[in-house]
Amino acid sequence: MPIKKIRLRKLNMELINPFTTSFGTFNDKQFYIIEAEDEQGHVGYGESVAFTSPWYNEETVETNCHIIKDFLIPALQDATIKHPADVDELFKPFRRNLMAKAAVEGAVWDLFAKQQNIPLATALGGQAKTIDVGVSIGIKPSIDALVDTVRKSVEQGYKRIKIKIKPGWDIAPLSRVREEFPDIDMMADANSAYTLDQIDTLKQLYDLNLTMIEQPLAHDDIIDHATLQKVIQTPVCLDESIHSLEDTRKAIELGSCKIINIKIGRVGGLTEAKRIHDYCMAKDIDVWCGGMLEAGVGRAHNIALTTLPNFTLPGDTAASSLYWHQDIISPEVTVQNGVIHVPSKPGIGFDIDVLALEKLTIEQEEFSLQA
Ligand code: OSB
Ligand code: MG
Repeated sequence: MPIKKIRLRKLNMELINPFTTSFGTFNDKQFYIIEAEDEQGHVGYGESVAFTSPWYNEETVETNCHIIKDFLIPALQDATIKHPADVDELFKPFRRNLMAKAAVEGAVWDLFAKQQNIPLATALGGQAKTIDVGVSIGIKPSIDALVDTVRKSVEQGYKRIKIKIKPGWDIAPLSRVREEFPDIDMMADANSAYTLDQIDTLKQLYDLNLTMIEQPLAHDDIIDHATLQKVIQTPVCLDESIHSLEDTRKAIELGSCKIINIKIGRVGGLTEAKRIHDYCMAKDIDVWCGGMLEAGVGRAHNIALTTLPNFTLPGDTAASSLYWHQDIISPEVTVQNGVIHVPSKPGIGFDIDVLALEKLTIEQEEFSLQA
């Protein structure tokens, strides 16, 4: 699958509402869009999910730029790519930098599907025509503000409500939400804010009937999570700790979690994401697709991945309009009754809103891959 050139665009997009997690607040997002173009004029799009600060993991927008320009594109210039999985293999000598790799590999997956004239979901082996989605609600200034946001999300039909927690913002806000909404599918995400010293707080979550607690302990831990899962009845879901199929195997063998959140960027791309999905399916471990406050291209990739059969739990890929004044795809992602209809057009299935893309681009650079 010959690739003629790669274009890197840096974008800046303002979030409609600030989003607060246990590690910090996001007001806007800078990220790279990768375009992979062939001789026929097909263009595949990828989006890097790293943030400007290394809070969630070690990568940043700037490290993405360095790794993509100085290592990943030169590797592509020297290689012959027959299938997107070859890109995954080609990038293996470079340690980590999984979000940088995923952005480039994602553009090649979209290009591949467009060359084959099939939806990306189909190229990945996905069959679902609709996917169920939930929403992730950040830490709010007051419990009343949280309850208001949950109410709006429930009215909009989201299938599952995820609430960000941290020490001091956990049992009280969650209990209030549970009182107001006794029957909703509710879970909490701690983004690594606790240690085993706070096991008593984590045990109390059981009474709140949570579907799961996401990444309560350290970002690089699977041992303490196994200790925790032995003594709490709430299922533990791992996010930050899982970077690969190997991490997944070890976490499942140790009993560190009962559920895995798969994020394409965190695991280095769609090829590895699918491997993790397949392994979890064989082991009877449910998975769902996490979010990283993506713009439309990243959102479209998440939707395609979620069509695989073991994505049995609602993901975080909510409607574009919850995040952005204007998204970079057309139509933008919409959610009806907690469901997204998977697009049937080739590749990511959404057109790029070229005017929006140009308007939001703050830097761009082009690299040719063939003489
Ligand atoms: O842990 O899933 C997370 C946002 C930024 C960084 C990490 C996470 C999140 C979310 C929001 O929970 C997911 C989304 O709505 O895109
Ligand atoms: Mg998370």
